[in-house]
Amino acid sequence: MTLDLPLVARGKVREVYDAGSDQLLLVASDRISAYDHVLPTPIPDKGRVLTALSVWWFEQLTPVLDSFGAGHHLLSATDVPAEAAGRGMLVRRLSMLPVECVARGYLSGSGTVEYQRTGSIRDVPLPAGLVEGSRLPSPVFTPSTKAEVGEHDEAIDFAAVVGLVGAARAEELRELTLALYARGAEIALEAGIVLADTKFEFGLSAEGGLTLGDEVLTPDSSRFWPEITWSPGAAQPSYDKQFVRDWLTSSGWDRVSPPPELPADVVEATRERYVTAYEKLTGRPFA
Ligand code: Q0Q
Repeated sequence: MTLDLPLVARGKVREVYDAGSDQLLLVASDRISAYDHVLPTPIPDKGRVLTALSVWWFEQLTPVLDSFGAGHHLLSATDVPAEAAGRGMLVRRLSMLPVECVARGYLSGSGTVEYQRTGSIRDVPLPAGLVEGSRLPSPVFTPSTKAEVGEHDEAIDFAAVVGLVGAARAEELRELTLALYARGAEIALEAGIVLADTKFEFGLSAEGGLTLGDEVLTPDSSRFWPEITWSPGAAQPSYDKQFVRDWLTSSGWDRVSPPPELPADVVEATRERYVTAYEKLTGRPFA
């Protein structure tokens, strides 16, 4: 992507550019990561689908944000440079809060590991007898700190969030995170998709208002599972990444050396999963 704008940040699959006038340009690439590696083979349209999905979720979640007196950072997804057409979001520059606001409706991944060890996720107690993929009695807020590039986020207690942003703001982040997740999970389930968990990022606008930033409820910031295959007791198939994971496993890749190129059929099937997720969630055709 040769954008004539200063690069602010580069993630595994996205970049942030300085668009001037207190605005940023978030650009989603077609890169896909699996097993903590960015794969060499792009998935055509992945960036465009996930951008369109974030834009749609900002629309859907505005009533929830309004009820908290909060806003979101999206300014435009059309007023972007031609090189980023369809995959760029022009957003308000925020003062980002140093907390990854994670909501979990289901037990999975690092959450399961910690639960099996302690019966809780940090300071969040959970009932006995849960297994990988279990639906939780009610969604929980399990914040983490923003890890350095290449590291994993570290789960933190609610008290640590209070230490970072103050008690009132911490409570507001927890309640808003859970409300946004609940609405997202409700909409997703109507489309046959289990929204197992998600990560929101918030910041403060120039006026000091709490503002939802980053991407929202995409398969890169959330675990999407097909509802039809949901069966607690084992790792759940990923809605979007399972074809890639299964092929990488079958390829004999050691998960340490540079990952192999994906075969065309896996690329196409994965592209189709992103398009299908968008069309099922939004009810809109992906142009
Ligand atoms: C901001 N990021 C994330 C990131 C690498 C995204 C900076 N509205 C904002 C946003 C947003 N969104 C950010 N900063 C100020 N105002 C978000 C972590 C990192 C690639 C893409 N970095």
